[in-house]
Amino acid sequence: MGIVGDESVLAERERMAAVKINIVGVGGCGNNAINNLYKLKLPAKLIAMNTDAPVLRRTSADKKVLLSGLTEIPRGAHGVPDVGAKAMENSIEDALAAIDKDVDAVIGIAGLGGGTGTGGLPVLFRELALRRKEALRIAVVTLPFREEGEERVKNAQMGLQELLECSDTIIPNANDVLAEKMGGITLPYAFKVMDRKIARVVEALVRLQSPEVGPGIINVDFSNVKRIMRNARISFAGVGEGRRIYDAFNRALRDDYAETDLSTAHGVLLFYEGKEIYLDMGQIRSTINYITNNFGTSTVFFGIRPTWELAEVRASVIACGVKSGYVEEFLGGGV
Ligand SMILES: Nc1nc2c(ncn2[C@@H]2O[C@H](COP(=O)(O)OP(=O)(O)OP(=O)(O)O)[C@@H](O)[C@H]2O)c(=O)[nH]1
Ligand SMILES: [Mg+2]
Repeated sequence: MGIVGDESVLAERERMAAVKINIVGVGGCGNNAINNLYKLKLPAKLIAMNTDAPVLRRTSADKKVLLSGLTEIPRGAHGVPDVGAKAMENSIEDALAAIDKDVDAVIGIAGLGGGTGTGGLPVLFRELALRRKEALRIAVVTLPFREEGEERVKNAQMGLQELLECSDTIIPNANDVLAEKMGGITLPYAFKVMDRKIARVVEALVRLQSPEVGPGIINVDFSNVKRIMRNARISFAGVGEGRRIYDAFNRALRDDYAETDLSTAHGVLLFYEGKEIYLDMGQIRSTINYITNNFGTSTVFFGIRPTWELAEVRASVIACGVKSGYVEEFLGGGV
């Protein structure tokens, strides 16, 4: 059955074919991430959820949900995950109403360690597992600095454990690993670096599947993304830039804040963006070979997006089903 060149019909078909991604930032760190992503004008719905009304008010998002019903003054969950969880439970209908009914993937972002994100995101994901069964649930989280204190570390351990049980996959980023890598940096600066990392990873996840049309664009089919991300437990996501494909690829592999072991990966998504003249197929092929030789998987899906927006080549590597030394120690070890 052909479609006779009716633009509105074609536009409607394009919308139907598009992968629908919703990005939900819960709590202060999550809202901050939504704010940063808003500037990128990605083809994804941005939803901010918080118990903290002033922070939520200052966040730019397509949709905002105030998690409430606990205290008279909505100013956060005071670092108590149970309070964050309760607030999400109280507001769950509003939260679900904000998320598209036919959503394909929900990316949840939270800084683990506090009350709202740590308690709230698992409650939301559990509900999504029941009521938006088809949707992929991806959590992008940070783990607190040990220096933030025992309480926060304990909260984060609990939150991470819960998220492991209700997410398809988690992309963890430990502030400790970041501090160790960068050495002698201030807390606000570390948060900034982490903010950038979160935005880059989420951007890659969206662009990789976005239905942008243009010459030379190769998207990774969402059914493949779904297949390798379902029940992948932990995934590594790294983004790197450089003059050549090789430089960008190597930097992406080093963009690791979870001490990941890639040899157990069961599927890899590889994505290159940059000026067309830099997207060298020979080099791209060698990086794919590098993965199949070193990652213990032959399942590599790759996409490219020629764009004049970037000065250098940007590589995004997402390896699903990996081991994270940091996470294991973090969950297994005491405080
Ligand atoms: N990268 C980054 N991390 C942050 C930021 N703010 C907080 N964090 C981290 O995220 C953890 C949780 O903090 P918040 O997101 O502020 O906590 P919350 O979810 O709002 O919880 P409550 O305020 O207790 O209700 C902290 O322990 C920090 O490690 C931020 O702006 N950027
Ligand atoms: Mg807060």
